[in-house]
Amino acid sequence: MTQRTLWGRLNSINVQKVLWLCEDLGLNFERVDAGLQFGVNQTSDYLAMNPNGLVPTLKENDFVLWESHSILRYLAKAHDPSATLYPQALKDCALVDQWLDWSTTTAWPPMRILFWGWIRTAENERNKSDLEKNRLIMQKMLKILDDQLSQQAWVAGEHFTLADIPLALIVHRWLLLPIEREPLAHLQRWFTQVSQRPGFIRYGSSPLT
Ligand SMILES: N[C@@H](CCC(=O)N[C@@H](CS)C(=O)NCC(=O)O)C(=O)O
Repeated sequence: MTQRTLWGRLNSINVQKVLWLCEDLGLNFERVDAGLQFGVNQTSDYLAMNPNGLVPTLKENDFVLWESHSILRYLAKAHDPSATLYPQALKDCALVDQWLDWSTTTAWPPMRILFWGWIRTAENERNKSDLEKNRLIMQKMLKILDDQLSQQAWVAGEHFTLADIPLALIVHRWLLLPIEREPLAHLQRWFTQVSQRPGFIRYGSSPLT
């Protein structure tokens, strides 16, 4: 029987990606709180598994893996019998990778600044002009996603895939911030759909902390 352990606190976006996928796939696991107030991620035992000292880290029997998107790909390849979450066909798979990479390199950096500024920074310490600059960048990024979603049901095609997971968690954060947002109808339609996934309901829908 597979012994599966996931290290990471529940309010981390990168941990939530993996928790969501485990829930959608019906995978059992033990979770160990790690990161921020829980510590653990700077202990020598943890650093021996993940030298970055970041969460999440996954261990399946004696196999250790870090980087949330690598974990998503691994779990989908290993445990999704339908092979729809991370398709095998070359171009379908490349499109999922494109949006996974885009979420990390392009959508998350401005969203991370907004999230930390609004949620984890005291009001009198907020850099208002930086927050406004990144709100405008984020609005532009989400328009790209909205255009994509005007052409197809899900981020990477006609099915829910791994690519929807990080982007839904980013959009969830965007929608909960006390900021001005221009309406994006296709994004909103998709978010209503994606937020019905069991993994989002259980692990992604909590208030921002
Ligand atoms: N590229 C990494 C980034 C991991 C990362 O930055 N994790 C954050 C939480 S979202 C972290 O460990 N922060 C330090 C902490 O929680 O103590 C991944 O996708 O797994």
